[in-house]
Order: sequence, then C-alpha cells, then structure tokens
Amino acid sequence: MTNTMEKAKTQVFNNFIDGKWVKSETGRTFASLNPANQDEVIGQFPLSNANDTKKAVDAAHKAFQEWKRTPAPERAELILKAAALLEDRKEELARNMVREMGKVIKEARGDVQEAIDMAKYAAGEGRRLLGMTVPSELRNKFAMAVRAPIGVIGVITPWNFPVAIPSWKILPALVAGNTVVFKPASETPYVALQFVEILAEAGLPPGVVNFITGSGREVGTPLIEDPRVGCISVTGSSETGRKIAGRCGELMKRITCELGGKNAICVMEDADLDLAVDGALWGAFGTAGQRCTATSRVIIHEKVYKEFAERFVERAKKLRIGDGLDPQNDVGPVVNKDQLKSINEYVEIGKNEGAKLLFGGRILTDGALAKGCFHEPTVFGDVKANMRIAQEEIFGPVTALIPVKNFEEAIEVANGTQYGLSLSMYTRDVNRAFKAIEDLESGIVYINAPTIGAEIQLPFGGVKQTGNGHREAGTTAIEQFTEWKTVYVDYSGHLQKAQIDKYEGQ
Ligand code: UN1
Repeated sequence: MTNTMEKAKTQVFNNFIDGKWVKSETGRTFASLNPANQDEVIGQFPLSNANDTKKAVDAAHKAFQEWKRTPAPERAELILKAAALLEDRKEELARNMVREMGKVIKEARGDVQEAIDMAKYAAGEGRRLLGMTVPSELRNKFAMAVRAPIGVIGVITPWNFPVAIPSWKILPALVAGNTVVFKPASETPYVALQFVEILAEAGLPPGVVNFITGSGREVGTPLIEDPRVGCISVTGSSETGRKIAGRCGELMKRITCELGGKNAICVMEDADLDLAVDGALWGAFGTAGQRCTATSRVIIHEKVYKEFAERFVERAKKLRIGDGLDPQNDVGPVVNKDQLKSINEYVEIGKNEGAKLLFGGRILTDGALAKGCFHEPTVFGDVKANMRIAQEEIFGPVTALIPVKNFEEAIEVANGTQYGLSLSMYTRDVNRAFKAIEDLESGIVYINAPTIGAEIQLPFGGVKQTGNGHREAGTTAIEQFTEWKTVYVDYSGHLQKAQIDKYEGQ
C-alpha cells in the first residue's frame, strides 16, 4: 500500500473548543505514528495556529465565569464520573497508548490507572479545598484565607505519560475552579484526545476543557502570551521549560515546571543485592528509560560492584524487546526516530569518554524491529561521575554503573548533577537509610525501591534544574492552581485598627 493510500484511509481528528470538535483554520495536519511500526499511522491531527489558540482561550475564559461559581463538590462529581469512564475504557486507552507511544501494555495500563487514581483523588478534593482560619488580634473580628481559582490554565504535556501527566494537571485545576486549554505533545495526540473525550462525556460544560494540537511555536507560544491565561503548567525538557519560565517571569504569570532528571539508585555493600538488581532493572529499562524518573545511574559500593554489575548485565540480556502489545515483551520501542538517534549518540559519547560498554548499545533492526524505533537496553560500566553519560538526561534505555568507595561518596555522586528529581538508597542499615533521606538532594527519595513509581497522593517534583519549586499531585496540586484570598470580617460595628488599638487603647 502506498503512503498516499494509507493517508487517505487514516482518520483525521479535530480540536475540541467550546464543547465542539472543530477543524483548525489552517487545514494542515500532522501524522501520529506507531513507534513499533512506523508504517502504521494512528491518525492525522490539526496543525493549529495562533487564531485557533485564541478561540480556545476565548472559550475557556468565557466558561470560567460560570465554572468558578459552580460549587466545588459539584465540579468534583463530574471528575468522579470521569474516573468511572476511565475505568470502563482503561483497556482501550492502554492499547491505543501502546500503539501511539510504545510503552508495553502492562505499563500503559499503569499510566491509565494513574489517571484514574488522580481523578478519584481530585474528586475528593472537591469536598476539602482546605483554607485556613486563624484568630484575629482584635475582638469581634474574623480572619481567614480561602482558595480562589486562577482562571484559564494552559496545560502543556509530554508524550511519555500521555494520560497520567495531563490528568495530574487538568483534574486538580478543574476541581479548583479553573478552566483549561490543553496542548498535548505532538507524538501522542490520539490518547490525549481520548482523555478529553472522556472528560466531555463526563459532562463538563462547554469551554471548561479545550484541546488543541500543533507546534510549540504556533500553539504553545500564543497560549503563553495570552494575558487571559493565568498559569502555565508544563512538563517537558529543561530547555523548553527554561524558555517558557523566562517568558512567564516577564509576564508575571504563574508557571509550574516539571523538567529533566538524572536519577540514581545507590547500592551499598550491605544491600539486598537481589532486590537492588530487580529495582535497578525496572528503574533503568521500564518505559524504555523514557521517564523523567528513570534510573539512568546506579552508584555502587566498590565491595559489591563486580557482583552487582555481573548480575545486572545477565538480567539485562534476558529482557525481551519488541512491540508493547505482545505481553511477553519487557521493553518497547522508543518514541520516534529522532529520540532513537539521540539515544544512540549517547552510546558513542559514552564509549569516547572511556566508559566500558558492558551490554547493548545498538539500534535493533532485526526482522520486524526494523520498522520501529528499537534500542537495546544498554549498560555502561566503570563510569566516572563527571562523564556526560552520568550527567546529561538521555531519556532512553541506557544506564551508567558508577563505582564508589563508601556511603559518603555515594551521596556526593548522587547529588552531583544539575537535576534533583528522584534518588534512591539500597541499604539494610536503618541509620544509613535515614541519613540518606536527610542528605539526598531531590524532590523524591526512595529507600530500597527504584527511582520510578511515585503515587499520586504525594507531592511529585524536583529541586535544582528539575523544576521551579512547585509540586504536582498530592495536596500540593491544588497549591499550583489556586490563589490565596485573605478575608477579614469585622463585626464590631466600629472602626478597629490592627497593630494600633491593642497598644494605644481605644
Ligand atoms: C515522568 O516520568 O514524567 O514515578 C512521570 C513514576 C511515574 C510518573 C513518571 N509514576 O515513575
């Protein structure tokens, strides 16, 4: 079949603005491809422009007036409905996710489950949205602070968790009374669209969630620039995040960034090595290493380095690579050819820096794999802490084993990157475990568990170049999407002066 014929039978999808599926003004589209078989076109999606974006913001801005007045428990009912619909359609969404971004089916189900968890949790927030009351220094005066929604939230998401990450942002934003313009990654518009379909089916009024596909330049930039958008929430590369944050700084616009990581597992000489090997394998090669929390470094005490490295490589060799829809496969493709190339360039960088390639390193082109973007799980040994492969985010199935002399050096190496998302310590010594909790410089710390696998009811995010001080998920998700409004009610019937009456007399 020729490409033109493929394209002809491919479904063309639309944007979702003001409760309707609408074409982009441009009439231009882009294709979403299956990374396991690049001949398979998932669909064509609008290459929208600034005018389409403006219409989406118009709709969100208009809808905000009524949505913010809808009682939060009532807003939450709709989110709970979405949770039920996500549960009903979990398998369908998961399968489409595998086809669109490659992660293996079990993990794709986990991705959808994370959104279900978030929907239930966010719905619960509808009956909390806790504010504060404190005593006033004066009689007959009441003091409190309540949460107010910000307005229109611009949501910009990556492809690696195409349902979970949008849910972390959109659902708390909605329950807090905001409306949303959602721009998904151009690698995963289809599952993002299905997520939006579910929200619409749950009964969100028109304009409360708007969905628009296209490039960063033609959709992302106008979204950021629009003065009616009060907050941008972005997960992506540090480079993109820094640019957006810079511009939002100038515009005095709230910006929450969730960016890169260079996460590490530390394995001490007293660790349970079986457990550590299991954890490192899952952390490094789960989602083909395409998580911002992926274990791209394993820092190992020299006394157990050799044994760990041998066992780890043995296990890495056994991983089955292939289409994620086959439940026998452990590792799927990476998202596209560009990523594949960039990951493989890091293999060359590692070799040139003098790291020892213990296993992997190749782009796989045998048989059916040739049509996809498959990279071998790759293990480098004898890596030095300052090498590029130990410092830069690779975002692929490549991990660096770094030998260290002791616990203190392990902590120093773990902390020695520009990032600070997720760090882990494997030890059986409770004192060391608590010392690690105290000294590891990251937003998330694990003890005896890998760097991936965060749960939605706790804050998620990182320090240093990983973020800008905000946290997603947990109760902190609400912090991102609300303003504090401090309220004083004076029921004394006469003028009372704070800081003065109490000291000067009446
Ligand atoms: C990400 O990689 O961007 O903790 C998110 C984890 C998942 C979320 C990862 N729950 O690995």
